[in-house]
Formats: sequence, structure tokens, C-alpha cells
Amino acid sequence: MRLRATRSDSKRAEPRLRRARENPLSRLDRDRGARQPGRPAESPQGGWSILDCILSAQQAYALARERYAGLGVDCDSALQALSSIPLSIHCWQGDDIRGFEGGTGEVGGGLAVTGNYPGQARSPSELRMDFESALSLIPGRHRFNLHAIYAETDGRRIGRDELQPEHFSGWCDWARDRNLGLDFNPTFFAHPMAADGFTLAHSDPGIRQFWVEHAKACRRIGASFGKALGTPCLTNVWIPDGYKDLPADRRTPRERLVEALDAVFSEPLDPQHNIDAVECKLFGLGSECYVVGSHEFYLGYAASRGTVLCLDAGHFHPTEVVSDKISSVLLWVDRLLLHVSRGVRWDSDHVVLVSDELREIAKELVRGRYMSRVHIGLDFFDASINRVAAWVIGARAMLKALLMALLEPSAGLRRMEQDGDFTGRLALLEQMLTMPFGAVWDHYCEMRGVPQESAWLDQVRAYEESVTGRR
Ligand SMILES: [Mn+2]
Repeated sequence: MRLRATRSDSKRAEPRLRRARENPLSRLDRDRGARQPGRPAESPQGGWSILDCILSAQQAYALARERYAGLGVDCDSALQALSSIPLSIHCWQGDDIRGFEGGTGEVGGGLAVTGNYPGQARSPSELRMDFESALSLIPGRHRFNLHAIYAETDGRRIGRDELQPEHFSGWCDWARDRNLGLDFNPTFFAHPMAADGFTLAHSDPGIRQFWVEHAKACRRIGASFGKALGTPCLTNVWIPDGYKDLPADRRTPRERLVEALDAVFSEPLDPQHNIDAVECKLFGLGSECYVVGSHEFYLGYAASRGTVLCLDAGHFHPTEVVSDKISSVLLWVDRLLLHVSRGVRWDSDHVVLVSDELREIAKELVRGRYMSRVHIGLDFFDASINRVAAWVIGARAMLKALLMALLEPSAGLRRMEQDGDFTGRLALLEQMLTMPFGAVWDHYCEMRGVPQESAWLDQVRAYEESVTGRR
């Protein structure tokens, strides 16, 4: 359904508006009595007026709220809770992880970006503009997550071990203007010193030291973001190090990695400015048999050193799920960074959708009351579809999954579980899938001033026509 918001539409809708103002609940009560959701009336020309749609959305929300209240769920407080959850949205969906270093364009590090959809951002200003376009379609207040290869160096070649906060001042100023927090990542790939697949665990001490200096520089840059923006920057270390085929020595590279990481984190930084995280992975392209920084490696490292642990939803065996790990690892580490992604066969980075696992992750965060200890980052990239749309689909999917979790009748479910009523628990979980979730989500979008589910794609298409499609 296309919304028409012309002048004549609003004129036609005027009598209806007046009636609604005089007695806002009259239509609603009638609809409630008839147990029928309010349906927008057709205008004389047979189209819907925008006012009709707004009124109908309000009615739909009122009815949905009543349905959820019947299960002991308060929709208004769920929406309030949702609005306080920031997502850390990754920059690299906008340009296929190219960055602005001007290298060969090869990503490497066991990563691959597939697709050739036109219009990727070619400069920091294009990337910022594209992200702003996506952000205008994502309800809530969020953060932006940068990689070191997105430095702005005015065409000068700056070694990654020599990067300074000044090379990110454009990003920092923009983030301040837009009221965005920033997060950060050192880039241990797409570089000659990473060409043989090893960085911090390299056998050559010179190469190892280069990457230690890079990571130290990135932590300082992260701290500069945190200080300037008044919200701590989460700086996440992920390295690709590993072997394609069976190693003869698994132990030594892991011992080297501990030493290198200890050197990286040796400089004390104010946690109000920078927070360190480490990210594990099962395998990458070209590191199928052995990855130095495995889950067990980083769980132990994070627990013993007090860093944040990053769990990427695409970095485990295909039948292994992050949702089941959250309540385990949060017994041993203080905080968790989630890289929300969608693994499909060999790929760990498909655009996030409201999948069973995404809903399960969100439920774990809500049920465990972990929200203050978990940072939610997105990590996916798809170059085969409109990149702004990819951001919007993924970010909105995460928010929808969180809202579904916030709308769960948790007290009832727990009571059934405690009473051993597993039949009732299963039936109620299934019942939740037919609850009027869409009306609550639409109301949230309206509250936050972003288009509803049926309307945002038109805006992406318009932006494509006027901006990204002309590149
Ligand atoms: Mn990740």
C-alpha cells in the first residue's frame, strides 16, 4: 500500500480528524466492542489518506496492547526499554570493507565480500551520507563502528602503526554533530604485513611488533573518541591468524598471541574512554584447519585479563549457537560484545534477519537482564543488494527481535517451568508467534519518527535514484 500525503488528501481527511479530536476513543471503543481491528476508511478516490493510516495504526496498537496485557505484558514499558538500547552499527556494510587506505582492494584475512551491486561509498563523505540515510530509517539512538582502514589521511600514506586520533577527526566531528557514539577496530587484514595470514601471532618478531603498535595506536584512537564524545568507545581486536591445513604446532602461535595481546593492552587507558574486547573465530577462508584465536583461547584470555569477550554469531560450528553461550560466559567475564550476524553455510556474515537464532539471542539478553553488560554490534556485509537497505534490514531486524523478547510473558513462562509444566511452556512460546507484534513495532517506528515496515524501502529507492545509483 502506498501512502498518499497530498494536500487534497489532508483536506478530505479533515472531518474525520475533527471527530477523532472530539471523542478520540469513540471509534476505538466501537472497534474493541466488535473485536475488530480498526481499518482505515477509503477516501472518495479509493486511496487511503495518511491520516487514516495513522489513526488505524494507533487503534491497532491500542488493541495489541490489550492483547499483550492479557498475558501480563506491558507494551509501553517494553517500548521504553527498547528505546534505551543502542546498536553499534558497522561502517563496513557501506563500502564492502574497502576503507580509504587506497591499497589493492583485496580484503584478505579469510574474509570475502561477494556481489557487485552498484553504488558503494567511495569516500568518507559518501559513507557518512549513506549511513545517515540508513539511520533515518532505523528507530532509536545508535552508534557507529569504524575500522582503522577508514582513516582520513588526505591521500598521504600513513603506516597503520602510526595512526593517530587526528586521522579520525572528521569521523569524530561528524559523530559529535549527529549525537552518535563511536566504536573502533584495528584492521589486521588487507595489508602486505598480513599477506601470509599471520599478524599478532606471527613467528617474525618484527611483524608481530608492527601489529602490536597498530593495536596500541587504535586503542588510543578509541580512547580519543570516548573522551570527545562522552561515551566509551569499544575497541575490538580480531585477528585472522591461522593455517589452511593441519598444523604441526598449535601451541606456540597461541603462546605468542598471549604475549602480543598483553603488550597491546599494557598501556592503561581510562575505561570511561576506551573498553577493550577480543573476538574469537572458528575458521576463515584459508584458515580452515587452525585459528590461533579460538573460542577457548579468548574466553580464557578475557576472563583472566578482564577484557570484554566478543562472540560473533557467525564464528562457530553451524549447529552451535551464541544464544546458548551468553549465560555461560557471563558467569566468567564481566561484559560481552555481540557481533550479530547470520551464518549461511561457509559464510559468517549474511545480513541479519529475524531468524530463530536472532530471537533466541534477544530473549537471552532480556531474560537474563544482561542488557547493561552486553554491547550489541552488527557484523555483516552483502555487496549483492542495496547497501543502505542491508543496513536498515539488519538493524531493524535486531530491534524487532529485541522487542519480541521484551514482549515475552516471562513471569508466566518461568512459573510453568518451575512447576514442571513444560507442555504449557511450549504452547505459550508458540502462542507468542501469533500475537499482534507488528502493531507494536509500527507504533514504535511512528513514535521514533521513522517509516513503518511497509514504507522505508520507498525511501531507500528514492535515495538510490538520486544518489547511490548515480555513482
Ligand atoms: Mn565479527
